[in-house]
Amino acid sequence: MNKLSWFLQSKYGAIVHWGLYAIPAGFWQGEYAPHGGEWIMKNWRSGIPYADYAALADQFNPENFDADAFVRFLKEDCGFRYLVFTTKHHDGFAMYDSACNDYNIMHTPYGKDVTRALSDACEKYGLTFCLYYSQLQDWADPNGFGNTWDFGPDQDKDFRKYLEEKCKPQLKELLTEYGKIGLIWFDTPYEMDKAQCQELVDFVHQFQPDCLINGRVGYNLGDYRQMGDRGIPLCTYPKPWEVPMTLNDTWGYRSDDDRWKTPEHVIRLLAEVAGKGGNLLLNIGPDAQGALPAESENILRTVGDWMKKNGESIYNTDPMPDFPYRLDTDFGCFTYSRDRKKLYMHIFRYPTVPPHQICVVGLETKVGKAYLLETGEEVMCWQTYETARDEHRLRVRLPYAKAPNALDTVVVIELEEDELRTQTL
Ligand code: H79
Repeated sequence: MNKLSWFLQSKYGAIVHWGLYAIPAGFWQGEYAPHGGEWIMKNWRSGIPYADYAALADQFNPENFDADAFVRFLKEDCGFRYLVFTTKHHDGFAMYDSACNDYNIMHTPYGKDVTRALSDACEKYGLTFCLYYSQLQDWADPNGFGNTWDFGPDQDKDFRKYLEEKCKPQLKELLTEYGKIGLIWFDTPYEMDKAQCQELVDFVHQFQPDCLINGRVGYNLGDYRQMGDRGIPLCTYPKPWEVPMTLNDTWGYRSDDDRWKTPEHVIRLLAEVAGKGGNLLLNIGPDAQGALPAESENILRTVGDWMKKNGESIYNTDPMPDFPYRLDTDFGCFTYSRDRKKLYMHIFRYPTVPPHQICVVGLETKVGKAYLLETGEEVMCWQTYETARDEHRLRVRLPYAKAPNALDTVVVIELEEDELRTQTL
């Protein structure tokens, strides 16, 4: 089996941003920090001195954090297929028991290895466990990049020393002591040269040959393309890709960020991203106690409920060829089953006006019957050829005046040919 198979079939992953930054939660000494969250150390005024930020470790004590319940929620209730955990973000603080560097979670009042607890729970519930690791930026290390206020300009730093003394030894710990790792999520390679990036790829594979590496290892040398943060391509992108997406406007927890996306927004993103051939990697930012903001939990649960009934139209789908144009409605989008037998029509904007019809232009493949995914109820559909413009049209007429599922009503359209042919005009 291709080592990318699990990734391509997953479609929905969670990235968890959790670290010391959850304590200040966007405010330092009572003062609002623009772009706080996980960036607060760098973005508060001209930078929080390392000694002051590191003192947060003395307060870190999420006593009631229950990794088992957390992972069970992500897997059973939300429908995620993999979990990416921030083992070390740019602030340099390791959220695991690192023998080679003391700036880690064991030296807090909490004193327990959450990375181990999460990886154990993932194994138990069947979620693929993955690591986020900031490979260049490290604001706690004199030779890591980014902290110019304590350690001077980046160009004067000895990055080789950082690679050999922190980055690689920590990666080795993570790759040898936490079981099988699905993928490593690097971020911001910036000034690294191509040889250094390749060196990290080879280093990872030395310990776990099947571990995938995201494109942000640098120069797109990874196993799949990482779109920019929150970046969705306009058209289908046929090679493997993933987009990291926030649920509000920040990654790490910030107490005042209430710009939550609605559940339907997330479901629509999931369908759109799956239709374009990618995975949606949705962010979760627990607070300093390890609890999810109530809004986050509610949204994830609603999306999860929808996935329980409609997951077939998301998981294990293939990229959908683009249609040449859309006719009278921006009804939604399509996903395409991997066995090539079905199209899933995701209806976001339901035609409430009679005849409750949606018309799709440019599908040449002969279709068979159509039905509502949630109930199996048959839906009338037929194909026509318009001589005036040499256009193939598919008309779908819905049985109700009101959307059966207001979040996204999925209609399954069975295909009678193996090849999906779309018209180019
Ligand atoms: O982990 C999340 C971000 O912290 C990380 N990638 C995601 C997954 C990331 N690292 N660097 N960047 C994103 C790009 C940084 C852009 C910046 Fe800014 C613009 C840094 C300061 C201004 C946006 C606003 C990010 C922080 C504040």
